[in-house]
Amino acid sequence: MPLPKAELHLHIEGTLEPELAFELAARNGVELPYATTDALREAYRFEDLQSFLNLYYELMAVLRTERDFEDLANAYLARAAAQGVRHAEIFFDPQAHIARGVGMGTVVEGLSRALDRSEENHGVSTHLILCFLRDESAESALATLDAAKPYLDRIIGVGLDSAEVGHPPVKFREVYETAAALGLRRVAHAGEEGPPEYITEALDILGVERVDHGLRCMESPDLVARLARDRVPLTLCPLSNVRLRTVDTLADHPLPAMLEAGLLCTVNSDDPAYFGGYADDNFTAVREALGLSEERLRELARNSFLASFLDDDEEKRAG
Ligand code: ES4
Ligand code: ZN
Repeated sequence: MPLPKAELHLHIEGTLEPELAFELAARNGVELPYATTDALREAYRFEDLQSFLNLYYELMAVLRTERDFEDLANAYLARAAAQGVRHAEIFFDPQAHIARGVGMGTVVEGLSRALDRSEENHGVSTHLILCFLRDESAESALATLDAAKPYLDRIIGVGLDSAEVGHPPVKFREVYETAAALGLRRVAHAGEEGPPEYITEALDILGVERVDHGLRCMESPDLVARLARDRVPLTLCPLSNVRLRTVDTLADHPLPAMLEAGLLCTVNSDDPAYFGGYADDNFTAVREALGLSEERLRELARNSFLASFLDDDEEKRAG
């Protein structure tokens, strides 16, 4: 039996499996530039974050209707439940859909159809986190936040994703101030490909409560000491790091050193359809490649609930 866990770093668009992509393409009359699911899978060899993002945005073309988003989320929730996930805080990228003429309402209402029945259907509680694309402008992010206003009862917080280098957190200072004033929780990707300074900026300027990835904190002993002292959760994604070549091999992953340093680490799947594994696949992979003890694995599972946006009572029920 997989350990009960919370998933805190999961892009719903990154759960689009090739089979569902082809099914939705047929349903919506969208042509994909791949003949078969195998041909598509062949394209899943990435050089870096950008080469992945190119395919990730390209495949989104098949997501058009509320039902598409509902089917996508239901497929993820079924897989997550089978891997021991009891609670999921799910990222979505509205700007990538709005740019294709698919509105905020279609995305949020579609996802909500699956999420609203998730506890009943899958035994998984959920939150939604709206992510801004950091390679788009701050003005576009502000307009997106504005478009989300009718749906804020369904959205717990905001995040920041897409191409990191050259798009430091400070670019989104005003966006995050506005989000905070609306009562939204704040997280951001930082230190995946970007330098440790981006992690510090995300904390000091954006006021994030959690850092997504945060891997490159290990280059700054002062930053590691701060993150450990303040118990700032990091949402690590080991299989993602290998596929995007942030680490050479899983055996080189700094997770054991990060735990030794007292960091509040969690293990997550990021874009599981693209990176070769869902939540428990990541747990199994680090156990096998890094020789983590059962005690450490239980700590990681416990951390996932501690680092979640569940309140204490909900946390106990879920974990
Ligand atoms: C992402 Cl792995 C990763 N990093 C940054 N942005 C993303 N969006 C989807 N997956
Ligand atoms: Zn991510």
